[in-house]
Amino acid sequence: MKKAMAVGFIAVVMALTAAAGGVKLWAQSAGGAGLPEVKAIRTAAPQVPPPVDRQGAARVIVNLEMTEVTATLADGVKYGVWTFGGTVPGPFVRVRVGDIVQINLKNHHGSRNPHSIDLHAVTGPGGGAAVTQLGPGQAGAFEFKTLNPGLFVYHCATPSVPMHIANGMYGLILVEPEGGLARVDREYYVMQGEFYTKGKTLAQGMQAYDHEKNRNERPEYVVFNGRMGALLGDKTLKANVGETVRLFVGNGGPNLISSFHVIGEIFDAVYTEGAISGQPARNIQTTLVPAGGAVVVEMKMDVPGRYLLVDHSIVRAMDKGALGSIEVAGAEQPGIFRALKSGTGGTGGH
Ligand SMILES: [Cu+2]
Repeated sequence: MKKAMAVGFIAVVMALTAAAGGVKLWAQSAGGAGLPEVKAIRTAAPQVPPPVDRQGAARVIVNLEMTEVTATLADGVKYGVWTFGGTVPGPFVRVRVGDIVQINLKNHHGSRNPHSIDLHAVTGPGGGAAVTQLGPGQAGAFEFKTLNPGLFVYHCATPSVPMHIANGMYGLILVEPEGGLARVDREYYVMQGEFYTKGKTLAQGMQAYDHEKNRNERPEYVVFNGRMGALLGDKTLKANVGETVRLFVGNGGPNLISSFHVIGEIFDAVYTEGAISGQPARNIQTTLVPAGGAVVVEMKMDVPGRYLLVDHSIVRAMDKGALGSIEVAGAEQPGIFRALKSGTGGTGGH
């Protein structure tokens, strides 16, 4: 271990240890005695749990196991990912403002590394990471009160944090405002993340992690939902003409800011940085999703066809994997779009 890395590691551990001193007070203030208890409905991307639909607060139990498994980054490319719940990104968790959320976290006995969780929805030390540094086979738990509505990232916060995040340890938790969100026809979960492999993009076989590329912020893969093509072909997102689609878009990073865009659509509403309780921005072409941040976008699908989801830092979409699609079915709408004379010289449309 290089000296700079060792010093950094000690600083992080000291910070976490210092933060843990304040935990008792925080646990007492979480309270919530007498609340009805519910088990969180968790979904793997691109699915989103149904609206909370609850008048009052509840104690929501979230059971999460952290595992280290082999996954597919692209056709013929394998990689050892580290996960919440066995998938990259981890499960989508949906709760309501005022809830007490109990996180029961377990690190699978087959893991080789300690892991933890920092939820950006938490008001408390390390977002939970101060009390959840768990070795292989260990379990821990904490609870927190959701004080702020919004769409929040969660991630592992065990040193080397950039490595743990780059290996896939991130996901989204939605804290609905009182009264919930307006109903839409379809909701999907899309989360961007980078992978730093020793081999170049699409080099075949089992790939090792490259820390130097991570340090230099030069990923070989920038993908939606854990792998190239996770939202393409038979895994495309779907909608019908006239429907409104809401995308919960997160960015695990660990390093890059996403310029999220849907080719051929304009976002009718953008809840910038996941600020769902405020007024959305209207009529947006491309929106930024910070590393460790999220955004909610809504669009009415007016015209049938194929719409591509991209990070408009476009080489990431075309060469590195940040490409998905929504197939919109229904009758042509020549009043909005129609071809007058089609070209045949390319494969077209970005
Ligand atoms: Cu971890």
